[in-house]
Amino acid sequence: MKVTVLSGGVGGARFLRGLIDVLPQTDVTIVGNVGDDLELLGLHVSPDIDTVLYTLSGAGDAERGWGRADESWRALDTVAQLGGDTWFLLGDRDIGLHLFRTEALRSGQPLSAVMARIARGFGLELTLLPATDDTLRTWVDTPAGSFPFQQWFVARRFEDEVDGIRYVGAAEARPAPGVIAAIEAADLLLITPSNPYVSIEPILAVEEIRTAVLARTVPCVAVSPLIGGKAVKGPADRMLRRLAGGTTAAHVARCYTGLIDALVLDEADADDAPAVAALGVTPVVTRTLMRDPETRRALAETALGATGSVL
Ligand code: FO1
Repeated sequence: MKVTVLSGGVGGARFLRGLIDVLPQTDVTIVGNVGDDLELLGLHVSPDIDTVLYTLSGAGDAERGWGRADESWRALDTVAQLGGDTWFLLGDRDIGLHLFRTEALRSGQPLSAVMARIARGFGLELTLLPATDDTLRTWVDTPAGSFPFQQWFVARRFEDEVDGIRYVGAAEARPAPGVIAAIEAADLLLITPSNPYVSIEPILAVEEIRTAVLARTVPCVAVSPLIGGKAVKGPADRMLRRLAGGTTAAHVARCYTGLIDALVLDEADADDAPAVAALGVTPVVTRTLMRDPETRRALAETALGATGSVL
C-alpha cells in the first residue's frame, strides 16, 4: 500500500517511526514542512525535515526530539566566545549536515535533490520530499510584533500570543518535483499529529498541493495532536484556542475542512467524536500518546486502518 504523509517535525517524526515499522519504507513518501527553515551563521537549516531524517534513521536525540544523538556543541561554543548568534542550538554533528546541504544549494541544486542524497546517505529507503524547493517561510504575527517562525518559537519561547500566521512566498511556491505525483499515486494520505497552523498548513499553503489533496480519490486520515484538549508539546492548543475558538477534536478537524475523511483522536477526547462526525469526518478513537515503539506502531496501524484500508 503506497502511503503519502504530510508531516511536521517532532510529533510527525515519532508517528512516522511507527509507520515505517508496519510498512515497507519503499511504500512511504513524506512531504515535509519547510516553513520553519532558517538561514543561520550562513547555513541553511531545515529543522522539520531534519527531525524526520534523524528520527527515522535512528540518528536523532530521542529525549529532545530534534537534533542528533551523541551531540557536542564545540562549534557553537566558539560562536558564543566571539559574540555571535547562539539562540538556536546547532550541534557539531548537525552542523556537518548543514554544511553539506548549504554548499549543494549554493551550487544550484534544489532542496529536494539535496535531501534525496542526504536521506540515502542516512540509509533511508523512503522518499523524503520538502513541500517546495522555493522559499516559503512561516511568519507569526503577535502583539509584540511579527517574527519569523523560529524567532518566535525558540528565541521567544512561543510566549507571545498569536494573532495571525503568514506563509510568506506560498503564493509563488510550486510543489517540489514528486510531491503531486506522490499524492496522486497514493492509496492513502496521512496527516501526522502535528500543529495544524505551523507544521501542516505551510505545506497546504502551496496551492497545487492543497488542490491535489482536495481532489484525492483515496482516503485522507489525520491524527489529532491534542490529548484531552492539550498539546503534548508546543503551542498547538494555545493557537487553536485563539485562532479557532477552542481545542476540541472538532476544532482540529475544521482546520482540515475538505481535506480529511477521518480523524484519529485520543480516548480523552472521545466526547468530541459526535461533533467530528457532524463535520462529515469519521472519528476514530484510540490512545494517541506515543510513549514507546509499541504505542507508536499501534497508532500507525490505527491510522492505516481508519477508513477500512487493509494492510
Ligand atoms: N528547538 C528548540 O526549542 N531550541 C533549539 O535551539 C532548537 C535547535 C534546533 C536545531 C536543529 C534542528 O533541526 C531543530 C532544532 N530545534 C530547536 C527544533 C525546532 O526548532 C522545532 O522543533 C521545529 O522547528 C518545530 O516544528
